Amino acid sequence: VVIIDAPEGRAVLTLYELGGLDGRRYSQFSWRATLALAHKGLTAQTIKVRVSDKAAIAFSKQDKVPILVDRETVVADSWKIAEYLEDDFLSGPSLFGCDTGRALTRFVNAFVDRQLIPKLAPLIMRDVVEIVDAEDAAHLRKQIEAAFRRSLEELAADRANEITGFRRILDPVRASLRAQSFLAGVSAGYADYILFSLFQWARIVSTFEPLESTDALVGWRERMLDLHDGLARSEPSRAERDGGAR
Ligand SMILES: N[C@@H](CCC(=O)N[C@@H](CS)C(=O)NCC(=O)O)C(=O)O
Repeated sequence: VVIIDAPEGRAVLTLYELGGLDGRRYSQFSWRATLALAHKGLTAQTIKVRVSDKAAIAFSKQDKVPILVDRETVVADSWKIAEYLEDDFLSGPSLFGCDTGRALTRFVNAFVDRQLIPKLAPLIMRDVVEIVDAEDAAHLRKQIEAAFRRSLEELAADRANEITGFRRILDPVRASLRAQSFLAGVSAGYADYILFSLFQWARIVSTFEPLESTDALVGWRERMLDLHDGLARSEPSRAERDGGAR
């Protein structure tokens, strides 16, 4: 548990997220919440739970992280956490910009969750089971193999070719980033955190590179890694942990 300082006049916020081997912060949905907190200028103590340990988060009456606890209020689901931070912490910069921005960001959330994650996640789940303990590895393997009806090894076998489908779906993002630095415009917003969480997860769990080096998204990803004093970059990549370069 890492305790950072308490925001002025408020009780300490607590964020429950996944912890892998050596405390790796590998939950992509939790990165959305972590970056949203930083965007709002808020700090939270984080509690890392194992993905197979449902007893640890039973208090939230559901079985997934992130979970934000603000005194008596328990908020589960990254989108609901973003809305909670936006609506209850009026002092910080906006995550959505306005009501129209919030509505459009909801589209980005669905786009990333329903189009992009299913294209990338199966290709690198084989690597994820190496960075969690044995019980968590068994839990994740069972879950993904049931969902995709193939073994993690089969899912990863042809990933060098299958990644092209993922890259193709990103084309509208590329077009948008030709005109502006971030999905949200001149500065990053929650839409950027949603998409970035997928790349952050990938760099933490795997050395497999989802983007071509010439992709315009590479520059955007670097800008995202730099935000909030390099908050996302401060979590070591899989390549850094393994002692190689990426
Ligand atoms: N819609 C949820 C999804 C959260 C989610 O899938 N979290 C994963 C970790 S990144 C989880 O807790 N999985 C546990 C499990 O499926 O057993 C959100 O946006 O927060």
